[in-house]
Amino acid sequence: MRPFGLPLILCITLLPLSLPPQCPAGDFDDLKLWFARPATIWEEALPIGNGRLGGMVFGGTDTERIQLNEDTLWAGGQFDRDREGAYKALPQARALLFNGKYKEGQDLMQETFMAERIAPRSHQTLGDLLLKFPSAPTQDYHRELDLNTAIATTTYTRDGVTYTRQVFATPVDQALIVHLTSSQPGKLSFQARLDRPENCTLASVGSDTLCMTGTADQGERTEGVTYYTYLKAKAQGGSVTVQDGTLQIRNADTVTLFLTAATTYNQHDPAATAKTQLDQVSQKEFAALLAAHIAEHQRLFHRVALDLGPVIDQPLDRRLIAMTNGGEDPQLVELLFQYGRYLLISCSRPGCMPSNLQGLWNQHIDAPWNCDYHININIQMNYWPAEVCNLSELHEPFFDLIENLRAQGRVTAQKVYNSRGFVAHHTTDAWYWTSPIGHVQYGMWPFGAAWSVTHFWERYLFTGDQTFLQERAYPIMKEAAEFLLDWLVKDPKTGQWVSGPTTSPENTFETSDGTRSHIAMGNAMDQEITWHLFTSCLQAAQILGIEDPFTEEVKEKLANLALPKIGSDGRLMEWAEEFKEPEPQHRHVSHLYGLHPADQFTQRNTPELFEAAKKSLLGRGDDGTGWSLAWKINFWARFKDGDHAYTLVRNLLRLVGSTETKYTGGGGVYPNLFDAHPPFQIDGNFGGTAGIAEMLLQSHEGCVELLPALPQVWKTGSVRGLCARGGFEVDLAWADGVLREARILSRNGGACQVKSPTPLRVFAGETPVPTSQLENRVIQFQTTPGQQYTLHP
Ligand code: FUC
Repeated sequence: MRPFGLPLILCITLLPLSLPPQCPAGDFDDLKLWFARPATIWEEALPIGNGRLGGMVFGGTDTERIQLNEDTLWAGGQFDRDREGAYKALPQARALLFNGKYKEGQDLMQETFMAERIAPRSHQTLGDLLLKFPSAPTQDYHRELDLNTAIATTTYTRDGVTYTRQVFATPVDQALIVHLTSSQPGKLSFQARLDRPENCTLASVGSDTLCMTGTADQGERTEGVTYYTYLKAKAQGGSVTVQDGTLQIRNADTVTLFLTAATTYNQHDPAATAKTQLDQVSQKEFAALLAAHIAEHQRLFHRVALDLGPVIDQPLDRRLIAMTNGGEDPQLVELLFQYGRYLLISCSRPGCMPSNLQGLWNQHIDAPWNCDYHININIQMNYWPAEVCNLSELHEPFFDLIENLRAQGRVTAQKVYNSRGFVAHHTTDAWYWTSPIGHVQYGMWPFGAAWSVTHFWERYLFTGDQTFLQERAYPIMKEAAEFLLDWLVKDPKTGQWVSGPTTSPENTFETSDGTRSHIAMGNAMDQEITWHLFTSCLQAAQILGIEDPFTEEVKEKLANLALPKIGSDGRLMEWAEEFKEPEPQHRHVSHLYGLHPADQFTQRNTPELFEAAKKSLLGRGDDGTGWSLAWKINFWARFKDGDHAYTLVRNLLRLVGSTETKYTGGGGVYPNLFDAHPPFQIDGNFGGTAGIAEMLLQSHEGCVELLPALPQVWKTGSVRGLCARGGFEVDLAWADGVLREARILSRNGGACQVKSPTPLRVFAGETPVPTSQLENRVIQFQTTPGQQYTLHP
């Protein structure tokens, strides 16, 4: 190919720098989390999952523990805690807050709006699959999770025999499978049993199957779901018997264990469902099960490849220690990035429950924060990578959750607020309740639905799916916006529309008399979510050709909506007043919502707010809990500051709890690369993946921006398959920090605008494509659906 306008001689010198026809990113073989010893704590075990059934594999040699999960295994049940008529106190509470009487306003809201917390109501562990082997010293131990195949493998040698154990959860056959082999025939002898910390009854079925059943009752609450778990052993050679609730395997050559489970949450007859699944899966050949599992995983996983450098051949814990102590390991960042994609594939397949606070992997009966669906940052962050990382269909369980909140959210809007639309607060769970509960500091925040529905809009922006926009996105966005239309109130001092009384999640401020308080009027985040939802609704309405009283009302209120303010020190203010901040480094950075995930603050459109937001973030610092660090990667990427974003990537990769590093903080990762909040919370994994993507590609400013925040340390690399708004799929390769080639696949056709640090020429195959130069280093060219374009500096 000869870039037009260049003399042949120059083309020849350029040619060696251009890349082979397929973008080089794509070495999936090095994506392994491996260790030279078994896990001793849960945070060292390796996660597998098929979206619904999950396991944490410890890889023990005397005892193997696979801690089990099923995504519908929830305690609690339906309830309604709406405080009917609470809205009658609103005018008084607002008047108090507008007049600076924060304590009085807060007390009144606590008394009138907030319902008692709901407990216990946790997502629960399904228990453990335990394998007991004869105890003897082992050699050549190795255990790994291969992200490329979604299989956890343990191997070791004992008495001259090599043993191999492969564990995976297949979405194709809805089962968790353990396959055991040995290098010599007849050497596999072990016991297998099921256990659970509470509420389990064990029974045997025939001579090779166990059944464990029980309910997820918790405390006094007896309305938890009932579960059924089946385990069957199939051996080649040797024997399988059942004795005292344990499967006894003796002198086998090869053994396959099949585990299935179902609950009353979504199954009419879960025992029959799980048993049928067991019967079906156990009739299949292992090789066929394995091949189908790998093919299904790779269908999703292979869509995106990232190459940041060669792998360091060390166990993961050693690599994490080295990096925490200041070393560089770019491939570890690649691993973290792909781990986020792997985890989403493993815990959020269409038709399953959405990723909870721990994805799917929860060893508790009473988990931290109930392992629920927090909708004041956490679950949204779980789904940040879905579109950009080419896993759009994995967004579905989150959409289902929000659609399932709608009915109860309407009731809460009506009863508690006397409002139209639907509302949800800071959290919910599998029972889809929407009431404001607990303390105002976290609970008085009716923005859970409003934020969540913007994900529907994002899905449209990335995919251009008009049917989705018309049938699912717009109706739910509209209904969440209707609540806000009724919720906004005019600030008597400015005449502008403001939200309140609310918390700025879950921060505290101090009033002039030294009192600490939590709720106020016109908090920045509320104003920004309102702006985001209203502008998105209007854009959607325009695309759909809708103009009606709703769009009129949105336009009117948007035109006079209070914007976040800039303080006397130049920082973007979190509250409408310059309060003293008892926790200046608070983990939530709510007032920067307009920078990310929304697109309200950009250098181009709102330079003052953009700069003020940067000052605020500098004040917030580079530390925090896991998800807070992950959010900050995304913020610095949006500030186009790759090196600062990379500082946060490094901070997120700090190994927590190791005596071999000097790091004593809590935010970072555990040895199995699970995000440390602490304790484990998966949001930081997903936010980290999204942040790394955001450093390489952005598309929130109306154009596809290539390498917007490339840090100096990632000198040479490539990425394939990231998605951009507008329906584009992008491959990039760079060397010495400079873009060398980009490929853009246009899924839907239409104009493509591209911003890059270097001027670009565009080709469709060998044919040059005419481009027009727009301002701000943006070029535009017309695309045809299905055509890939090559862009060269
Ligand atoms: C948010 C955070 C907490 C925690 C909880 C599950 O509200 O403020 O730190 O992550 O959710």
